[in-house]
Amino acid sequence: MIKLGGSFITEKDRPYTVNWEALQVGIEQIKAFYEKHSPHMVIVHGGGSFGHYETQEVKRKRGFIDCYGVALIQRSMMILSLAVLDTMVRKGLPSSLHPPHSFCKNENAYECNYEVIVDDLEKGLIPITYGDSVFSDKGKIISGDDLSVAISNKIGADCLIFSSNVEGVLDKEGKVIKEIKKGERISINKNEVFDVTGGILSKVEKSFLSNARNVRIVSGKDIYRALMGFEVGTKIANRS
Ligand code: IP8
Repeated sequence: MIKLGGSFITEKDRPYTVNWEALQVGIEQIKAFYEKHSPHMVIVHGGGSFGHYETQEVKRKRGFIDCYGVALIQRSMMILSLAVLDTMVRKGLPSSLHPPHSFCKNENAYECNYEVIVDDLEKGLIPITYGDSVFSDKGKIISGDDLSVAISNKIGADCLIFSSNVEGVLDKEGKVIKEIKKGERISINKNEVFDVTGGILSKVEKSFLSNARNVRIVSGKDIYRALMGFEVGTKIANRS
């Protein structure tokens, strides 16, 4: 289970801008792992300067996420997801795209219907999904981190790798925290531009809910090494 962080695949401070170079780097590593080790993987990607920016704009202009706001956010995420799908398929990876608004009724990722994703995975496809907007009683944001954790448990993933534009979870001095144990208090370096779904601390907290053996928060440049079980980025000690 690999999460391509929005901070990695988009230019977070330039609205609606894909970081094509980073996307290539991330997907090259996914391809290397796919070819050398295992074709069984699911990709989730984040919103970055598409979904997070659009959500901010919708809230600023409309006050809350109404139906039209949901449509705007869904559209922005579909554009980004096509960039991910396009890059995967151009590299020869047999990927299928699954918009969460077609299989999640609300923002609770644990209540989504993952049947088609599991089915595609079993058939040899690489399912791709992403953080999205859904309409339940009002417009909501479903987080890509929640989807990643929920899917990792659903498919019994061995690894859950969160990638971002930094080397891992950074402490106040900007140094990578090598391992985080459950309940441990950490003081982090806050360098986030904008994040409507919670940021790094909530990512850490959510990661503990995964049953995967190898849970890490790493730089997008280290996805392959993280999948291989190397000591890169921040290990989430979810089993100790
Ligand atoms: O970047 C949120 O997904 P995330 C996506 O994984 C939207 O938190 C629509 C803001």
